[in-house]
Amino acid sequence: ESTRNKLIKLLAEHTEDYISGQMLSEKLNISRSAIWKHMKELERDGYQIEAKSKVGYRIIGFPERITENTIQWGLKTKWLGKKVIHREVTNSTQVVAHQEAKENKGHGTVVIADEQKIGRGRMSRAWHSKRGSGMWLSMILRPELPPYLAPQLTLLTAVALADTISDMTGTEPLIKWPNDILFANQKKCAGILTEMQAEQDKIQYVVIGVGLNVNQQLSDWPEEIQERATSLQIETNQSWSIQSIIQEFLCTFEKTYDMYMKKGFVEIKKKWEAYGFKIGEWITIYTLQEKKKAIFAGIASDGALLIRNESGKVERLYSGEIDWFNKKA
Ligand code: BTX
Repeated sequence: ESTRNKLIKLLAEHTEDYISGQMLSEKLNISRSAIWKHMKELERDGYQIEAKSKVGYRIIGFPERITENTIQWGLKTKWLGKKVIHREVTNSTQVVAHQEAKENKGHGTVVIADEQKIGRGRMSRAWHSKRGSGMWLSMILRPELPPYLAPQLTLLTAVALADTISDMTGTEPLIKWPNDILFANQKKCAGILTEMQAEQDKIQYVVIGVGLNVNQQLSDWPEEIQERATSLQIETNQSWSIQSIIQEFLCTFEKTYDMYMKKGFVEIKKKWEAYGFKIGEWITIYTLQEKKKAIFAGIASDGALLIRNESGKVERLYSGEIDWFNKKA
């Protein structure tokens, strides 16, 4: 670990009191003037440091800018995000995460970007990821699960994300099956992309990508997205610290994941259904053969959609286009 990182950690552990130059120089095994130089550098990077002569140093402000260090301070997780890879700009955090998973295993490693040039959605759609305006991250996980259970990971991510949004902002997010977060106004503020490497009966690793719009204004998006997108700022009329949202999300995700690993899908299913968009309501389903109406009854343990038709029969739906917004009605 670099001297700079050690210094930052020492300062972060002493935010209430001053830590003397003498003590720092002993702990880090560098001269007092080297300490002073490091402090100047930290200030240039946006840390606010108070130096009181004959007493010592104290950190009074952390940069809003995201770095590996600023994410890790105050991150109250046990295993998630112990390694953070931060990029100011990258094509897609998914790509970086896949590479990391292949090279270093990396269960719990989190890749974060300020901006993505080619952010990806599902089915080679694009995900708009403007610099500094949202949470764009990918998590590497190595769950001991058979591949057919991977959809549950997407559903649990949606629950963790909805919990984070509602706890932090007091808004009431909804989850649109299987993986969008939207609000009652039907505008989408987040998406989840799960990509898996698997053998026959075993997941090697998954990369779960999460994109959450935080501080965008409508004009930040191209017109075709403006109609369907929203951000936490638009919904609440205030801006939010992306750093705090990331930390909160990682913490909530870890709790949810650990609970799932211990107790299985039952609790996740309950929570998911409580957030479910259009749950208990009539939806229209288009398959290749027909158009039918049914009640969206819930989700199955394999991630399928449960629908109840007019005669009360419950079916599982894995694909088929759903007219969630009654546009075609
Ligand atoms: P999706 O395929 O469900 O959604 C993509 C669609 O949503 C697009 O076709 C577009 O219409 C719309 N859209 C694009 N950008 C936005 C946006 N910022 N807000 C609202 N709507 C939008 C959802 O895919 C999965 C997205 C995962 C994104 C994360 S970000 C970190 C990680 N890295 C990466 O490349 N992808 C994931």
